[in-house]
Amino acid sequence: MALADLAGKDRQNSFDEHVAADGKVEPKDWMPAAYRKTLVRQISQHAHSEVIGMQPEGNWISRAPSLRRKAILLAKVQDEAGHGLYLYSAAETLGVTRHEMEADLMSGKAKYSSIFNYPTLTWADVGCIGWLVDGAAIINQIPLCRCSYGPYARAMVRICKEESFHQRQGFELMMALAKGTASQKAMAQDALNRWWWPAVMMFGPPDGDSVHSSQNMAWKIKRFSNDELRQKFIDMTVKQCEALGLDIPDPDLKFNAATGHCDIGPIDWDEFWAVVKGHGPCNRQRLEQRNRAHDEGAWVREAATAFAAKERDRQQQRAA
Ligand code: BYC
Repeated sequence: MALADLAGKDRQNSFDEHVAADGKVEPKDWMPAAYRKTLVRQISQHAHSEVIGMQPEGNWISRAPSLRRKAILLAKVQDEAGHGLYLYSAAETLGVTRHEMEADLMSGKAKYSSIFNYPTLTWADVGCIGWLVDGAAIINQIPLCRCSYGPYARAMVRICKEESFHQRQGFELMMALAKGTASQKAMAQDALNRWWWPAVMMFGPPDGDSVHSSQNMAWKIKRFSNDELRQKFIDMTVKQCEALGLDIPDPDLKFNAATGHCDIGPIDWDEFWAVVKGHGPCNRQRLEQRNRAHDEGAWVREAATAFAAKERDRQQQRAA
């Protein structure tokens, strides 16, 4: 029997059993209100991160050091716009409109990833975003391909494929700098020094402070905890750093033979929460830029609406 045909407690139990058995939930299925709400929250935040995430890298498109690098960066930034669109579409299947989500982003009510509130000061920052930020995103997002909500899981499959290209181009860029002249290597090291800790924080608060984790893991929206994914990222990146010949800016970083993982020094959670609450180095600039881009795009929306109205009229005339 379909979930929608069941009543009250039976419906809730069937939903729980369906999700526990790795079944997918689709837009027209019955779902608990809190499941819908947390998905709208997470998917819209994710979409906003992709859209705001275009700014730090977009800042370097006109200053890329070669035609090849410029073409790669342009393609990457356009991919991020596409990711935002797939994710807004996935969130819309839950009953929220894109207009509502955009309004919440532009007013500062909605969250987006903390990482995009840091500045891109040099060309090496573009490499660090691809290598570290997209690298962290892949680790976080591969499990989301198995998320219990079908439209989100399916959007993530394509996004992860593109993120994989993004990570590789970032690593390749960092390799070119790290194996280049002394000043290029110094630029790469300086960027790593500034991006390492924000990238480690991207995975969210420690498990003990993560308010949504336990319920969202039970609902199979999240498959791993914030700390589990963070550790995976650290272990993977330490090895990549060795290949680059760069140093992670953490004097406490060491391999722990007992656990088989790398231990790190303390994370500055005060900095993380300050950035999340709007007080990072670029929060204001990011929102101002998003609002400006929205205003400057008004003529495109007006033209598209006028064209759609004309098409509707033409179709009605043809049908009459
Ligand atoms: N930044 O209970 P928790 C990209 C908030 S884009 C800001 O652990 P949850 C890319 C959290 O929202 C990458 N806020 O939450 C694009 C919650 O506040 P609310 C974006 C954060 O949901 C362009 C509170 O802290 N990826 O890849 O269980 C170029 C408590 O947290 C952050 C995604 O969005 C943060 N870092 O876990 C390059 C992935 N962390 O909502 C790359 C999808 C936590 O109660 N999202 N908060 O007000 C997720 O996987 C999860 O939502 C998170 C957080 C792991 C981020």
